[in-house]
Amino acid sequence: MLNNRFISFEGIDGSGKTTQIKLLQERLLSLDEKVAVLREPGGTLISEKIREILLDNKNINLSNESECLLFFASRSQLVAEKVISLLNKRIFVICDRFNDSTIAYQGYGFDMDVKKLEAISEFATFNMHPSLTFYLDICSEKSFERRGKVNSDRIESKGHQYLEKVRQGFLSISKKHSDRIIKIDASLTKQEISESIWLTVKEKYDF
Ligand code: T5A
Repeated sequence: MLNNRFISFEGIDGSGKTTQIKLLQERLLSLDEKVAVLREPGGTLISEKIREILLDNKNINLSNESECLLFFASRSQLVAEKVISLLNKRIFVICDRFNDSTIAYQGYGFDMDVKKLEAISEFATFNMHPSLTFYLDICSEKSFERRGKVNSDRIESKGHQYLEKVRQGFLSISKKHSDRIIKIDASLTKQEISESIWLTVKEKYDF
């Protein structure tokens, strides 16, 4: 199955995705598995250019609809250029965010028609889905606390209320796709979270 080695990490800003992806990558590499880590938005030359537009604080006039379609465009390019060929080579692909992020941040966050966005996401990503998703759940207060004084990008600047709405979106998505999404309490220690992720991966891939 093409998408079997396709894993994504989801969660609001500062939930610990990058930290856990690095730890999982190290474990897989230590077993001589090939691993590619891709970030969203970004991961290809064109997608990184789209990322600049999306995160630039100067783009105050970007409409919600344009924002949404730019996230899909960036992802579509990433899947077409990289994800499909890596998976065909049986390389583990770990994505720092995928379609669930757009459904949560733009769909639930902006009260958009989630069903419509799901249909666009199928088109944009050639019906590709991760076979396993770790959703790292933290509250918006913890997110702001962890990110500390780091300068916020355009999306991060949207504040507590928006982020809490996005979190509720992620919780709904996790319930709806409980066959694929593992919800993890991201307020635990880095080590505890990493062990829990590894237990799931070990079992799924028979390591
Ligand atoms: N976006 C993205 C959308 O709106 N729609 C979309 O479709 C997509 C794809 C991307 C922005 O774009 C938005 C979401 C984002 O706002 P980004 O810079 O890529 O911007 O932002 P994030 O993906 O959110 O990356 P962050 O670095 O902010 O968060 P991470 O990766 O979840 O967190 P991480 O691992 O960097 O950790 C943050 C801090 O917490 C500590 C770490 O050491 C670090 O200091 N930490 C912990 N501390 C205590 N306990 C733990 N368990 C910890 N785990 C990590």
